[in-house]
Amino acid sequence: MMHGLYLVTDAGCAGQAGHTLPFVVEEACRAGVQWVQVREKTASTRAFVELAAELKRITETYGAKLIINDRVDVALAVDADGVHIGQDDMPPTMVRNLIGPDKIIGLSINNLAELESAEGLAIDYIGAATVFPTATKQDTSSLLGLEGLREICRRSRWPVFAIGGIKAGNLQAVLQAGAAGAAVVSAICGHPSPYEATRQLNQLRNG
Ligand code: TZP
Ligand code: MG
Repeated sequence: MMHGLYLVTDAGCAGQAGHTLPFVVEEACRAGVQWVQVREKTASTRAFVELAAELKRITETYGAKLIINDRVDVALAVDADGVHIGQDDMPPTMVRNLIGPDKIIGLSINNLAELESAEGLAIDYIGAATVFPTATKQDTSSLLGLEGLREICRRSRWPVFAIGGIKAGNLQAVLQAGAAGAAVVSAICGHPSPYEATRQLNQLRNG
């Protein structure tokens, strides 16, 4: 099941909408989100593992996958389904050695060169960033647009999850470009109703 709707958490974004992350994740799971990535850039390790453990109980209940951003130790500590790493994180081969053959590894790539340098790695999916302009992440490199995404999907031997500025209005175009799935932050975390937002995105995906 390497496809579907993929929620990436952002506590700040959720907080601005008046939500806690456990609330957002439970609502999104209730509405059928398939993937949840815990992404914490400033939390202490203690806070990170406690949040991850709490979200694991929720995703497990609903049958969604739980992926941990950057931190192999946190993923192991809570027995998450996998780890998502970027170009500056622990190299994928080392991650694989630590987490074993059965866990999921996702790798972010920002361009074709990074996709090519992933050739031969024991990863399971690609995160293709950044498709559209987004206010959620500051340090995004150049935008892929739909054309750049299409080229990455064509050349990737792994399923591609697109990320960056994806919302109801452009989800279908992203999937038509060849993405196996779409990853969103603000479209769910920042929505007044994470449940309704997820339901709408899921309907578009299936429609
Ligand atoms: N990586 C590339 S863009 C991005 C991440 C984590 C944030 C995407 O957020 P949004 O709100 O879905 O545009
Ligand atoms: Mg990272």
